[in-house]
Amino acid sequence: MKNFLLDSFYDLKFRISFNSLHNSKLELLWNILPIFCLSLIAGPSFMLLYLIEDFSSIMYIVKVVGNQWYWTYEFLDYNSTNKLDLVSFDSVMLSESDLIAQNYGFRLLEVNNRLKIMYLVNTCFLVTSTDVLHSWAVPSLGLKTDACPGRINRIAVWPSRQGVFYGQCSEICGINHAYMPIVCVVQ
Ligand SMILES: [Cu+2]
Repeated sequence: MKNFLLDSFYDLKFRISFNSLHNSKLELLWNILPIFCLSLIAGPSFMLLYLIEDFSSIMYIVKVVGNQWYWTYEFLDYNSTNKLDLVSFDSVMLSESDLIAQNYGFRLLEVNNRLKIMYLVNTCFLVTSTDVLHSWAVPSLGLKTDACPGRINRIAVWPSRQGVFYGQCSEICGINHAYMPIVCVVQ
């Protein structure tokens, strides 16, 4: 009697474990299904990645230079005599007293000179630095690239919405790393 019970128990245990450990169809399914899902996502993602790296139809170029601890922007623009001229300006963070005085702007995000770029114009940013590593990042525009001294990185954007876009330096660059924000106006 005792042996019979024990035997049936082992028999049952074996059958359960055999069925739950060796289900080839199920294993095949849970391997093939994720591969299929990932391939579905990968196709459009690769297309998008190649499209945002398209520098063949650039219409406007802005040079971005990182400094300890502010940004400098340079681009070509027509001056009052209708001739192309190099425009260069520094974009420095506004202090709290400045914000109170002008009665608007986000703390630690507002700058004295905002960078203006054009709506629906394919714009290229050439990003570099004069001193240490910085990173020019405006996440809401899909922009982020390192500013390295001695080399020029490039990144392109086709702004599909108008507005004010905020960003910050994204590479620890020194004591005032948190105080060199980026303001990009698309108009
Ligand atoms: Cu920085």
